[in-house]
Amino acid sequence: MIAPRIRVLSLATVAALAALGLASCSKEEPPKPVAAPPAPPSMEVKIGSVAPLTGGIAHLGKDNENGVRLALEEATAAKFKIDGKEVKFVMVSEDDQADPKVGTTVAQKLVDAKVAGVVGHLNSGTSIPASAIYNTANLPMISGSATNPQLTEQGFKGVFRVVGRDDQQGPAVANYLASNAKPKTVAIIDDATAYGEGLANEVEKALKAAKIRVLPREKGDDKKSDWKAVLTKLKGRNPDAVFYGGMDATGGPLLKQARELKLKAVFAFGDGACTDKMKELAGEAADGLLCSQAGIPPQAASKKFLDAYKAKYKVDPILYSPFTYDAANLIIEAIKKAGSADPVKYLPELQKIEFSGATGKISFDEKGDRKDAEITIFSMKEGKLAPIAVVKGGQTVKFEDFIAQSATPAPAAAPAAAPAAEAPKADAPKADAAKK
Ligand code: ABU
Repeated sequence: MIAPRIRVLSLATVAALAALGLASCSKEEPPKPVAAPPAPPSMEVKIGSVAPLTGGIAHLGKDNENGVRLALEEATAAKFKIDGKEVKFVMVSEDDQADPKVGTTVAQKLVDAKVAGVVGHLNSGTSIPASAIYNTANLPMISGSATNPQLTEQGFKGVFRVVGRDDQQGPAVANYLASNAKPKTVAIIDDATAYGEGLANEVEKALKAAKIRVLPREKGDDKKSDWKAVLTKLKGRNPDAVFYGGMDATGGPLLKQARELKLKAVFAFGDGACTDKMKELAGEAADGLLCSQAGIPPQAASKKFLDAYKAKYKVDPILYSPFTYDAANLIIEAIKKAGSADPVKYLPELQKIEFSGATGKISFDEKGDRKDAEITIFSMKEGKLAPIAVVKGGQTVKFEDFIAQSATPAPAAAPAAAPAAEAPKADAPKADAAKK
């Protein structure tokens, strides 16, 4: 009968000892939290984005900024490394108010903030003076929208654009107007900016070359909302067509007031006023507008870009965000290739880059202009811009044909593509873009 007692005592002893042990353990050595693994080493690379974020064309500036932000966030999520450190891209955004003076002030701010590259500016009038500041600081800039030729005619090695130039856009829209509307007399108005006046000059040259009479130039400015005096004067001269060099914020009221004054002329605008915003600004008067953009239409950008943009911002791109997205990705790609975010080290990579972006294949000529840039011609139907034709390398093709050609798979015997890691592959342009 000894054995059960021993067992009882043993169990009691074990229980007491265990209680003591636990008590002493919990007093002297609290359970340690599991240590988080150390964060991988990282480095921050700042990229400037600059556009008008306030004022009449803030909607276009924010669209441009959205493209840059999306590219930087995607690149950060991809966690690529330089010298073993994960690169975190940070956007430093500045508002240049579409004002050349403010443009140079914020350009210097971006230089002082030590950004590694700049996407911007939106306007030619800000891009041109700001480019001198970036050039002095050896800081590459890529505009996703500035079209005045002078930007890339200054001999600055780090200045690029990913859209066409106004000496391509002007003849394209003028020739389309001449051969389709067949005007005998055209009036030209501009907003006295580097862009508006420069594009109007290119249109005038092309119209005169086509033996079309051009009335003496009418001027406004980039804040003008009352065009009645100019339009009343034009009504007396009865032009068959009117071309306006300026942005949508001023072009919308111009068109609306022209129809209120019963001007029957065909209206044609350049890219700054070739947006769906025209419906909101001009209402029914926008129907029949002919206009051009200095690239492919936003809805023809890659599906990957369009889906990501819509998912993030809950709206569709307005005009040049696919191009600022590409501009940011070009800087990122050049940094990757150089293995350095030092502008002096990655600039040579940018100069010779061959990149498949959301807007198609991109490479630069020796001036920094996009090789083989497209110009698209649109007409406004029931409040929506419909792409009609694409002008590329002097050839005009119907928009549907351009989309069909772009979507054609490469022949089997085509040279091998660069490795995916080296050259991100763009989706084919959206096949349904032609239907819009
Ligand atoms: N290209 C249209 C608007 C931007 C610019 O001033 O060039």
